[in-house]
Amino acid sequence: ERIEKRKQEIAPETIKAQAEKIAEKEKKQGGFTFPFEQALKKNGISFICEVKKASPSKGVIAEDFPYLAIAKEYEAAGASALSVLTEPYYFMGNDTYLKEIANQVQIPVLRKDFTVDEYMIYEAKVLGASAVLLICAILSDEELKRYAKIAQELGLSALVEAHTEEEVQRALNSKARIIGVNNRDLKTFTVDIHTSERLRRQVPQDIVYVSESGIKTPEDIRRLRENGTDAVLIGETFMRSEDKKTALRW
Ligand code: IGP
Repeated sequence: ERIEKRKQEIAPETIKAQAEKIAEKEKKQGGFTFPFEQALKKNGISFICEVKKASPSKGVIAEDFPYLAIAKEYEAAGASALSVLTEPYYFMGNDTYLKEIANQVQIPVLRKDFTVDEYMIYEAKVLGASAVLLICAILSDEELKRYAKIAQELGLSALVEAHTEEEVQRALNSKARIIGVNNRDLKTFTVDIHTSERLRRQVPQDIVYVSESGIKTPEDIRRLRENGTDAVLIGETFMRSEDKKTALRW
């Protein structure tokens, strides 16, 4: 419903044309580089730090939310990439946050929203994102493939999110290059980082493997690193951390 309303407000055709224009320009200037994927492929475990004001499971996390300062702090502390929530109702996100942040940091930014329509991918491009999120649990196989293709053609990476063995299989079938296993069950909000440890061996080495949600301690990172995790996506723990520099050395 929100999507249909949005589409009436924003003229999706214009957004699509703008996105394609940006992509064309990039192609002419030497081609797509897929910076999000590249950033996560660097040696050692990569940190994707999430700029998030609130969540449905935790409510408001940051009363005071200087999103630009937070983003810059993460970058200075050595984050490989950022994740910015743009979903307004459950996460109090905003497209403007993403646009301003992407404009002012050098590292690639993931648009963290529930992609449920093509126009959202074009919109992500126009806002300056380098990647979009495709969640297996809410998309059909046909949608996964179609959205991944659109992203690819725009030079955007897709982080394909799974939570079960079956969803990892579907992500693999969609030819995902980056698979994120969410440790949080989106239906019950229960978190168990063992989920991403357990599903690791289902994913071939040449695909970027991301562990998402509920990561809290240096011990968690150590376990995930030893298990062959390429990147971790951390929101709440780092949002609450006063000293992001130290946290990012975990
Ligand atoms: C971050 P956490 O527990 O570190 O704050 O989680 C991130 O994984 C989480 O925000 C998330 C998410 C999502 C949010 C994972 N998948 C899908 C919105 C939509």
